Amino acid sequence: MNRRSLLGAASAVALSLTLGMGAAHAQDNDFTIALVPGLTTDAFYITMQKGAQAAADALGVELVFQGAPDFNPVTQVPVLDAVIARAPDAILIAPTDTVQLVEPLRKAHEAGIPVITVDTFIGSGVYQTGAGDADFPLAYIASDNVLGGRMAARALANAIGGSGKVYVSNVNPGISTTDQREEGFKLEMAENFTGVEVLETQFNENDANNAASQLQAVFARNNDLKGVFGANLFSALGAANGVSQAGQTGNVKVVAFDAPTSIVDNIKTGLVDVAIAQHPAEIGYYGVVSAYAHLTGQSIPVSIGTGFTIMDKDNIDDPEIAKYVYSD
Ligand code: T6T
Repeated sequence: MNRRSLLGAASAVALSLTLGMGAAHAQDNDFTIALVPGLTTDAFYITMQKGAQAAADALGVELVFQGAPDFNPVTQVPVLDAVIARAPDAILIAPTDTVQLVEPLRKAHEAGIPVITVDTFIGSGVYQTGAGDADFPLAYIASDNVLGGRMAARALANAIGGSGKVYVSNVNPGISTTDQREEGFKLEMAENFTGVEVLETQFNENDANNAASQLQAVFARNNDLKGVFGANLFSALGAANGVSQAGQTGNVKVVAFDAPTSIVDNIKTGLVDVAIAQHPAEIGYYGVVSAYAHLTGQSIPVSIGTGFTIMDKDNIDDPEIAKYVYSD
């Protein structure tokens, strides 16, 4: 046999082994994993879905993405009930309320469906300790949101020169992620930036239009307002629009949590000073990998923390930074 036919024979064996393994793998591990996002039309969760799909493709499992059109337990619970009725092998979910999703998720747990929470948590977010009534999820995979809030405070304090009035534009109380961002923001200001006065938080119900009107109302009451922290994508976009509508671009500094494509323009025009991008694709990827590991008999970490990328006008054109802008 000459060298070329030897190589050909070797690659044919390798190919048949690969195909054979693939077929056995598909038969043995024919899993369906459901991902229930906070809402379906948010670039954060769309990016999470892409990461989850990449892991599902790599592992040969089916991913079902099913969610509600808004971030609200009233609309998320019926979607969750429908998902449980389909009896997937595992559920990954971003619960929209720390309390209101406990009993609906317990139904999945009691039906023998493993639950992993991604992005947000139920109860205290500390699972598998035997304490409390909401520690049944197997794992929590997310950003460190207290740290993210602290990072936002540092960025905003620096942008306003260390003193002056700011406030937090937030979604609703009872959401683990945005509650923790506000907590971290206030802790950091109180501990390290005592010249900054944090005004009362404005809750916008995840509606950017509300966030924009609230910015203008706060500015009308405080014409020395120096800055705003938008604690999630819609809060930040709305607050930034409010600053622009009030004709205060550059005077009222904006620090945004999350990084949809529109944030890039807002950074370039100077409307937004800093955006703190989460890594939602990582959250989705490790969510599916964790569910798969559990379903195939491996033990899994009870908590996985994913990273952040800080974006500003000096680095936003760098492809290594821009790759963390969310997909829409
Ligand atoms: O900030 C993300 C997510 O982390 C949060 O839990 C809800 O809002 C977003 O989806 C952005 O809209």
